[in-house]
Amino acid sequence: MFRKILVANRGEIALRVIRACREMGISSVAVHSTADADAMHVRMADEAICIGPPPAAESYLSVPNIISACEITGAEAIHPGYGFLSENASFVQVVEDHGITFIGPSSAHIRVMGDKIAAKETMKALGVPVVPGSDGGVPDIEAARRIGAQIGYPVLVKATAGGGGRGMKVARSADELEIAFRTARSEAKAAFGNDEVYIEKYLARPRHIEVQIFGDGKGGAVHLGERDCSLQRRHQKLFEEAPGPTIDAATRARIGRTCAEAVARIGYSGAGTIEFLYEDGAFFFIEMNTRLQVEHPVTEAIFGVDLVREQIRVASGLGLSFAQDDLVLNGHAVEVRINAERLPDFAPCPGRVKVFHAPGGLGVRMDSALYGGYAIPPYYDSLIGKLIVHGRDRPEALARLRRALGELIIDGIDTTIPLFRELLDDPDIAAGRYDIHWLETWLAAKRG
Ligand code: MV4
Repeated sequence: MFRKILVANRGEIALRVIRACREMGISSVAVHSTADADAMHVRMADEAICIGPPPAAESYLSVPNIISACEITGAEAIHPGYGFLSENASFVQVVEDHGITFIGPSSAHIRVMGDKIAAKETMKALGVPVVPGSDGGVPDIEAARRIGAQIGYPVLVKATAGGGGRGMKVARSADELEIAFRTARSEAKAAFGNDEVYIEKYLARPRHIEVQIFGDGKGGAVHLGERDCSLQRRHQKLFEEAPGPTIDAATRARIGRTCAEAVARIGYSGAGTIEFLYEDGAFFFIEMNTRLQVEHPVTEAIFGVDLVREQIRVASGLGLSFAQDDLVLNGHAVEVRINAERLPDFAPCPGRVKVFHAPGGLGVRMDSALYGGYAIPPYYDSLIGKLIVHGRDRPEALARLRRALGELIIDGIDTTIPLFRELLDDPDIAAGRYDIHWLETWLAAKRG
């Protein structure tokens, strides 16, 4: 096992990793920008080292600075958290070349899954159901027309280098194809420096269901069921739950096994998420994330496992502490993301937190790096905490969420907390009746 791990991240996820290290008897190293000298992760880690000025490009995203921090402190492994360098294959290559262990999959697996066409082809070949569409990139409008005629409208033109919904354009009919194709191309070129696009059948009202998988680093893999992350605004998830309210045990076992077998066959190591659009009882693969996700705690709650501990075990060569048959799904969990944002427009709203009081009690987990008196710097993303609740069933989890939100106090800044109080009063949310467009429609209706 490692003696010392460097945590290449900040905020609540840095605390999450430091906590796992401490429980495993592993020493932790925090890295921080000059803007984060007073941050909680710096205080909580065993050691801390400054890696640069406030802009992330010169600190949390600086490969040489992070490698140097590892060498100076003698850390043997790097946990990247999520975001920042967590899915940067070139970074992982450099880490590997320096004889440092990256706590995550190989650079080769990260690279394949970062290319949306290669990821889809790989998954399709492994027997994972994909959205009908072009085989690979679509070179010109003539080819696009042939595919549109073949799969039928509406279609969606997507950027190969995309993700997060950028460079996506719908064509509702053949008339709209040329403009969609050209716009997607030029947006992709501008955003990613790569104008390759592919085409898929457009699914009008799907849910976003993602399956948590884990490769053991020895050729085996397990799944830990799914999460429903359909409640999003502009591709930012706000409310996630596990299990999916519309997924039954047989469906879970079937898609879970398909995903676990697929990643086992490519020798995938570590945590991963296979994302699907789910419509009319069918799953369609869209993307794979090769990192631990923000919403991993809902899966931890219902299976009673520590996913970061398992990541560290697998990276050290110990393998997983459980087998598929040991995993028993227990109850229901919900996470809400607390962002430092002003409603109704979700404008980022950094500033000084005057009072912070976290809720507690049975089935309540608050992952946050806030403390009273902390000044949230304006340089990073607006996630300041995650409230996760667990109950014996979905109604109990939602009642507990309402109760916990009542206890949570964050004074001094605006947050997304009031939104969740309102959301819990909605009959569609109570019934689990929502798709990927529900939240934006609800927000639009609320504003009148
Ligand atoms: C789609 C789709 C409908 N049909 N693909 C958005 C970001 C990227 N991860 C994939 N996305 C979508 N792909 C087909 N063929 C609708 C979306 C989409 C979406 C997906 C998941 C969660 C929220 C979403 C919001 C708008 C569009």
